Amino acid sequence: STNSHQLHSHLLEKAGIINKTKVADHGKKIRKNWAQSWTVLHGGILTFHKDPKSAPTGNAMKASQIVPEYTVELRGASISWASKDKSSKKNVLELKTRQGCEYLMQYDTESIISDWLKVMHDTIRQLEQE
Ligand code: I3S
Repeated sequence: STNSHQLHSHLLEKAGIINKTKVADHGKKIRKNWAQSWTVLHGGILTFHKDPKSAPTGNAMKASQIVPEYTVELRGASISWASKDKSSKKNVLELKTRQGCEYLMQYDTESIISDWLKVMHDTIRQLEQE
């Protein structure tokens, strides 16, 4: 809406493809399921979309790329590099929400994932100042 656009017009926006897995749901550890995700930051909300590879080919595949899988409220969240024990993969970020949900975000190209760290860190700080 116009209202939410005005409220969030100062917040940063970003979108791209990364690898992600959820690792905890409201404080409960869950099994990893790494998958590629079209990932969108808008209005202080991060949305991970479903992996297009998990869908059939053709038009259904294109449509599935824009099906949201997880929406993450960044207000009160924290983002940092994940410690080595969290994953054997390189360039892994750990995102923890206020509600105790945890996600890992990863990409082999370090600059891609460093950009996500910066934009999410800056967004979380901006939300703290409201
Ligand atoms: O932290 P874990 O349990 O070692 O995570 C690995 C598993 O999820 C594994 O699948 P299985 O549930 O079939 O064991 C995945 O294939 C690995 O990718 C996970 O570890 P990494 O280090 O890639 O995050």
